[in-house]
Amino acid sequence: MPDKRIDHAIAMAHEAGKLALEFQADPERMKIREKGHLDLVTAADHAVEDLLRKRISGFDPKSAILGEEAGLAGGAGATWILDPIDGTVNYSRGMPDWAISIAFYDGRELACGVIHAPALGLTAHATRGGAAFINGVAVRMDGATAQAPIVSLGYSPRSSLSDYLSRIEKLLAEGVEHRRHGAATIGLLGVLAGWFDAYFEPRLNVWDAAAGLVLIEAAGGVVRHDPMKQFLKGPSDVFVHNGMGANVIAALGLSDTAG
Ligand code: LIP
Repeated sequence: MPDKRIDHAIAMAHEAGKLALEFQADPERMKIREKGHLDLVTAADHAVEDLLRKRISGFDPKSAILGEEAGLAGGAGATWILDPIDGTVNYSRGMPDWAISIAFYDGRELACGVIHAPALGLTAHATRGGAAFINGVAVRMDGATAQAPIVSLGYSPRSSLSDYLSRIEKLLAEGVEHRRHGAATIGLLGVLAGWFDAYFEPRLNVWDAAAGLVLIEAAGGVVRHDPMKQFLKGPSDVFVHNGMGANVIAALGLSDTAG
């Protein structure tokens, strides 16, 4: 079954990606609504999550489903974890840096994950214990920090603004660049792809991160977050890196044993 799950996840991600692009091409159809401070939701988020739930119920009716928009359906144990459109603010403005995130938790650990960024033409997938792939090409992290280290940072009103600003100041003092995409999946995909050396976001929701965590671990990267049983119930600080220097980890105010 595990291999079939990843095949189903990749197929669902591509079908959902086509639907999301159709909505994005028609701003009227997106029906953008404010969900909270710096947080939006569109009709596409709901349509994509509905499609993913329908497909999962067809091939894996016994597992629970936890999605950003419709919450948890089913009990504890094996769970599909969905973010129908991660980076909704970017998506709503017609930008390309957003993604569909699909992960499967087998009741003990994250077993497989897919990040599909249709407007960027990128699909990353991995099964726990196997390799990580981007567009079918295996990816492995070598731990080398580039000449110009870059850290992808996330921020939301769920965490401290002053801590975020202080983090940027400390990174720049260490000669480390930062980027903020407003989409955890782009930060995580960026670490996998070698664009960034690390991604850190405090108080991130599990649906934003789950697939990316499988990908980074499969590629030999370091992942730090709360234990999954806790993460499934509420936000966690998420820190992933490619084995980068301790100075940068210190500049982030983290320790590599965090989480
Ligand atoms: C977003 C995350 C991002 C976080 C935003 C938001 P969404 O997910 O990917 O990292 O900083 O607040 O939660 O809401 O676009 O799916």
